[in-house]
Amino acid sequence: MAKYNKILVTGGAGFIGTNFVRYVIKNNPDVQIVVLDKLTYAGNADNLKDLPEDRVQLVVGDINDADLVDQLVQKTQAVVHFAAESHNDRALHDPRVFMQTNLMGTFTLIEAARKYHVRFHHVSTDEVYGDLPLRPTTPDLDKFTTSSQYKPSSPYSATKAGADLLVRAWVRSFGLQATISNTSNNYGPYQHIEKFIPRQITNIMSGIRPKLYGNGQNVRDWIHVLDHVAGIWAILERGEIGETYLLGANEELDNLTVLQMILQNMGLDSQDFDFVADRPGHDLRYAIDATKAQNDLNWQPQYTDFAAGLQQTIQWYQAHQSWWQADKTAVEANYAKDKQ
Ligand code: NAD
Ligand code: TDX
Repeated sequence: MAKYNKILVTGGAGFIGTNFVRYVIKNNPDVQIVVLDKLTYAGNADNLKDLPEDRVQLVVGDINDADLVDQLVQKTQAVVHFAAESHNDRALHDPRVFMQTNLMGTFTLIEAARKYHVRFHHVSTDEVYGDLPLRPTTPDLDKFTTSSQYKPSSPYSATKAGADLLVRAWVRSFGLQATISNTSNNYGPYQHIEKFIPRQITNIMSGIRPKLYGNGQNVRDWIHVLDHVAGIWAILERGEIGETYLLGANEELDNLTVLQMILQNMGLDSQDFDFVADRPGHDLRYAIDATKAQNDLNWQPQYTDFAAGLQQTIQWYQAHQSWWQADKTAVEANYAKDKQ
């Protein structure tokens, strides 16, 4: 039996939210889920349409709609909050919607959760800690831990950091029954094609040369999305109220290496890509120390072979061309506005 049987999932039609809903429905026959999703460019109702209607209900709406949020939170036992504007490049051009959704939307949700004493899990990112040097000089700069300082460097990560701090304050001041997870870069099925790995896979499939920002030396710590959602479920089931958990899979790779793995996998030469202008303020390196989550939650990443996970991801985009094809031209046109 799951600890919570009625769960409200915000952003459940996006990349990680979809994987979470599908994972929970598959593994917990006694759980019913209501998804609250605005279906922005990043949300897709089709991601959920094959799931049983008596167990998954999609409510199309905004987390900023306090009346709707109040109604839905009142009827649930737990909220898992994924909804966000999630793309760094977009935040550099139009930060306002990030302020509205990531900060004000989170505020609206935690106000309802405290009113109805509902369990709340806030999904966040390792980017709230800023970046690490490419080559660590001291052990405390080696990886992020739960005691790392909040030092966001981008508009996106600043809004996520602000949301984390709101949740922490609501726990302390109002006794909100909340937990937080900060996770590294996810990859896997259903990720929007504006993001690095699916952008390059779908570029290659569309006859467009992959694009690498700057010198390609920036490091990301990759975790398969199914390991991430299993970690969130473990927090809901076994996490301690007020705690923060860092989820990562020890898979630090620089962007050039990841791109060349994709190129090789898809039968192209390792030089078949273009270096393009760097992202302003581009964070150098992220790396997660997930020891606490592993010890306290009895959670371990299962997708420990990145090459195999990447290959499955490539195969997923190859098998689901109709899922992304219609967005490709607009995504690339958006990028072309200021860089290639
Ligand atoms: P995504 O952009 O793929 O999906 C976001 C979802 O939220 C979409 O379905 C969208 O329609 C919905 N949404 C946006 N604004 C909304 C609003 N105002 N009201 C209701 N719904 C709204 O994002 P993702 O990659 O799945 O990320 C999910 C969460 O995980 C985010 O909070 C993100 O910060 C966090 N996170 C992501 C990663 C990653 O690598 N993708 C890593 C760590 C943490
Ligand atoms: O075309 C590209 N070329 C490129 O070199 C794109 C889109 C990205 N990059 C680089 C920038 C980053 O160093 O690849 C790396 C990954 O980029 P993104 O996929 O945009 O992810 P990132 O900015 O690292 O943030 C992601 O992980 C943390 C998610 O988008 C966030 O939502 C999450 O919080």
